[in-house]
Amino acid sequence: MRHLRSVTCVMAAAAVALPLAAASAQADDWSGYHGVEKYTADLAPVTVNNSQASGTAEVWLVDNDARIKIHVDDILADHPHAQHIHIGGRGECPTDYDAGIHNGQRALSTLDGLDAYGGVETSITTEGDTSAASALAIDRFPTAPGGVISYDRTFELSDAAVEAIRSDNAVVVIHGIDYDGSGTYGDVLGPSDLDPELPMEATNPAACGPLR
Ligand SMILES: [Cu+2]
Repeated sequence: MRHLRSVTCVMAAAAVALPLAAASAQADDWSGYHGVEKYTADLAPVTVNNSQASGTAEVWLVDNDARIKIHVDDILADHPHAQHIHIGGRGECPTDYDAGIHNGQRALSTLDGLDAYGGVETSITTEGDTSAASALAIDRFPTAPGGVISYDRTFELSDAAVEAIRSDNAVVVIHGIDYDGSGTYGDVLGPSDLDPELPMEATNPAACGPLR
């Protein structure tokens, strides 16, 4: 409250500033809204990809309006990380047994995990389109400064995404790994099975969690 008051003092239009501040404070978790549904995904590292990235995805849902907050630690810093809601699979994260051999290395590509988590329905971008068409819009995904993703955006989900979330069939996947510890997306695993113009390290899953 001390912060709010000082902000209000600075602003000449105090009468305008106060309701705005109050609204954003309430929006912190959306839990005060009537009819809100809350879903959480514990994001676990995809260890077969030599990833230690882990964290949490939280989704507050009011009809099709979703506030999505994601926090991930220990992910490759300063590189774009595609993040999606996948649907239409088993509603699960893949296991090490789903991994394939890529450029002679055992790793889990995005397609290796398809039976478990399904295809991309929602691209959790930082701005603009959030459909599957933006699945690899690498200039509109978080870049994890310091190895941390801290994401918070409110946008409209498709009917299919909402239905999948409600029926325990939606999985949050954070992509982009550093398999060989080189500090960048390199060629150790060969080209991506999603886009041969990208290295596979840029698109393989780093962390995954089903929304419940
Ligand atoms: Cu994905």
